[in-house]
Amino acid sequence: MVDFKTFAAQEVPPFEAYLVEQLEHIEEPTLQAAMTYSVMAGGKRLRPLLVFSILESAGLPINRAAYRVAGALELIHSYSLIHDDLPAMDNDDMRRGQPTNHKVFGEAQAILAGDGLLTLAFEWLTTTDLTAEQQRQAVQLLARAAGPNGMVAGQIEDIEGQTRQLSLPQLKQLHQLKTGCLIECAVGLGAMLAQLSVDQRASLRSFARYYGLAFQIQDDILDVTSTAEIMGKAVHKDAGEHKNTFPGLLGLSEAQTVLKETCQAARAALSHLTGLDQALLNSFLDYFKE
Ligand code: GRG
Repeated sequence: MVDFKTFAAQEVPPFEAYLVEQLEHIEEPTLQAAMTYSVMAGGKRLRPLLVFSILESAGLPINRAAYRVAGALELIHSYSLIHDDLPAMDNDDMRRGQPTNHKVFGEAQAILAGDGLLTLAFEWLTTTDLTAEQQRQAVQLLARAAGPNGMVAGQIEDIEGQTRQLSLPQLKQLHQLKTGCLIECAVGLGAMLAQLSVDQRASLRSFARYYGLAFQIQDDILDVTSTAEIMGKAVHKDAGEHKNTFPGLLGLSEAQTVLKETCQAARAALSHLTGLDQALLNSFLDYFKE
């Protein structure tokens, strides 16, 4: 059985070589450099790996069409991080241990690099050897997930939430939009490529919802525990500093319990998935610190 780590070690290098090769087609040198900088800055490629894992679990090849679709998804993810780091948004100087795009290329260039990635994603989806109907489905899935009823809505809720206390359902909704939608989209794109049934898609969508939520809870928990480590303390950061986070709302221990329950719910959703090998997708959950 291939597990997530082995699968990632095997699939990420050729996919990254493909991304580099395709990004070389950008003609304007500043855009070429700025867009490539963020796409190739050491992301984990979780969303593409979800697409690929569905094909693998269905016994199908991870071909050029899969690279194109997963690549488009990664371009959107990269654009969202560039714009999220901008002074008008999170105003971050570092991402993945490296200076953020606007710190290297300037603010206007970073905005345009994001714009370039967002539009290039849709060009990629329409220049593949998928059928016209599959291209239509892919464009719709990605546009809905990334657009004003998806990730962009999550980002604005996040910004507006910074000045008030959110309830737990509001926090879950924010993250469902901000990060969950693209994770769900990855699974939807994989299911589209593998031509899965309505029932199979429903089980995978449910898995992706819980996986996305677990991903966010873990991110919030790590933020608290790593801050505590840096400060040399056994306890976590003052909850007041983390108002709109899971540990901020629930306390660290309850947040850890909710993470565990969310992983269990993701496993239960997968157990309803018939006709596909569930082991690889299940192993995506093994890297949460339940
Ligand atoms: C600017 C429209 C717009 C949206 C931005 C996704 C997003 C919305 C902002 C990212 C902010 C953030 C840190 C969210 C928490 C979830 C998270 C850890 C996202 C990063 O995804 P990973 O871990 O990133 O998959 P890598 O670096 O591995 O590619």
